[in-house]
Amino acid sequence: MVSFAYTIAGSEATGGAGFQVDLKTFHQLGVYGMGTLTCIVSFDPKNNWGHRLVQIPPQVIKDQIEAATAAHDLDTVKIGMLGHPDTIEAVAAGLAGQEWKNIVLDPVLICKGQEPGAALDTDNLLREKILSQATVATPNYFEACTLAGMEALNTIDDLKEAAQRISDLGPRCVIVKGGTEFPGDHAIDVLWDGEEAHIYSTPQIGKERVSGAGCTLAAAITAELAKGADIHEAVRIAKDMVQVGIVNRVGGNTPFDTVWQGAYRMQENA
Ligand code: PXL
Repeated sequence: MVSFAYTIAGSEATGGAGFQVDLKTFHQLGVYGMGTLTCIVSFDPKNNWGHRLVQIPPQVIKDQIEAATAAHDLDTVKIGMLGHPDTIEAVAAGLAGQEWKNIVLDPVLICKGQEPGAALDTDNLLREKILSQATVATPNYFEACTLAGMEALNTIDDLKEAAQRISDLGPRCVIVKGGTEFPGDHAIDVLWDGEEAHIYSTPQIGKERVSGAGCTLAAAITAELAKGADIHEAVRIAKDMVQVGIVNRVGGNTPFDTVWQGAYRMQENA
């Protein structure tokens, strides 16, 4: 039986984040990947790899969602970068066309290299229209602070508190990723599953942030949920995949490395 995983996300042309990462991750985990583009990010190598961002017209987003949801019986969707209030409205309208079992929201408020302020005007609408409908959310440190209304996350109890506060805004399950911003030398994620908190801790692999880690995690959770896994199993597999992807990170001419999607390179190196 084929399982379908659907992403609604932005393109990042270097292959290190967004739509490209989602489809690669879906493929690695054996689900049939489908996607709707919301925006196109082109890093600018002449300008310190800053973001050039073009939104897809809202009607074209709605058309893509119409095509995808008519072609296959979908029940699981991942939502990545939306980037503009009009895009959020279009995606919310598209999602409302059917029932969903799993809506996994990676609440992308900022990309590596982007100024925090630039994305914050979409925050309220994202909360109101998309977060409220999501079943799973995967905020990173910065996104968790913003969505939970907390200044900093210094302890594991802070991570739990942030996850619960965000869950109160809609999604039953919230995974707050401490990442390299969280104090200490471990990458600590907290899953609030609607009833209790689960802590995932792995030694940090360097202090540099790696592009694509958040997209890979959310896409892997989406793929596993699409196959019928429960949230705990989905998070466990996703964490493993990100860990392998960071160990085998891909360097380039960019100031940041990107996550390798999949285990094949690790087997080759073994
Ligand atoms: O990693 C967040 C992210 C998501 N989606 C797109 C991006 C980025 C970061 O660059 O470009 C399209």
